[in-house]
Amino acid sequence: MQCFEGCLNRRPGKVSRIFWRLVGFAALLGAINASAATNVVAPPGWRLVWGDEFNQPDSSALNPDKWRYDTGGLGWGNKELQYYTLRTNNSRIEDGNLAIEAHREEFDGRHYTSGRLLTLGKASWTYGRFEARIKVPRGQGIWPAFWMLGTNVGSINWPACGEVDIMENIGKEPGTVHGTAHGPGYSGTGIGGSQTLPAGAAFADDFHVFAVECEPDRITWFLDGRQYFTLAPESLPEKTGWVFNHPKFLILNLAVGGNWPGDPDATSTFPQRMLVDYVRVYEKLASSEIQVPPVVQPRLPNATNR
Ligand SMILES: [Ca+2]
Repeated sequence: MQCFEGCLNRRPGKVSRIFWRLVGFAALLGAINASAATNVVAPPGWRLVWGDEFNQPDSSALNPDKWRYDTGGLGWGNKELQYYTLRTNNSRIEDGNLAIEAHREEFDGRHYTSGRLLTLGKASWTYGRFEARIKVPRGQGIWPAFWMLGTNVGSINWPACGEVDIMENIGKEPGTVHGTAHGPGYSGTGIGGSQTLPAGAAFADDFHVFAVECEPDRITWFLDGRQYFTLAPESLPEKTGWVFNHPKFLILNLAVGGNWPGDPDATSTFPQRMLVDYVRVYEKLASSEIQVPPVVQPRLPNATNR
């Protein structure tokens, strides 16, 4: 940085001219690569309205225009063990992914640290398709999640705000993903579905795409493009309410321990890392916006040729 002004004021020699041409060429290549990396093709019938591809340089902090951090270590209502920090030790860009990393370390009275990111105050949506490509970490007591809460959580509290869990995985069920909704009268375990990988495979082995589609009075969960659960008001317990037709924000976090997964044990190893290749939000196209390809009439043989 200190050289920058001086470099500009010097008349460039031959080597320097070649250097700056190379820099310019590299910048052009970088621009082409960045453009290609963000050239997201929306699923048929949807339009991309928000996303993060996490393609900043390695070790960068998250884009502050898109994400904020939750910090603290008071158990988060589940007797979780981690202290969430905003340090790049716990949340940073790595190789085109968001890496949320849980460490076993002493921090403000807690024995683990990790990260929790949210779009509250940055972006929220009532309906749409919400998807992320994630490689989860593994081990007893490890609890990665991709989920949503109603933006009214601060005024009417949980569970009246509604909670939609797009992906939850706990270390003791390495091959199972849970998709769940929580609301008043179905707050504890919630209502949802799950999907288990075949042949003993673990979600930590590879990236998978986790998604929900939120529509008026309907939420549908997908794993790798395949639907596995749908919830509508008629499926709720009697005298409970549908609390999902209002704006929601996204959350990505990696918890350690807690009521559901249980605590880490002697088999658990740290650090553990949740990798998120992208988060994308799509808006459903109106039927008038969906272009139907023109019908091509088959060429009929000319009658005179018969
Ligand atoms: Ca990426």
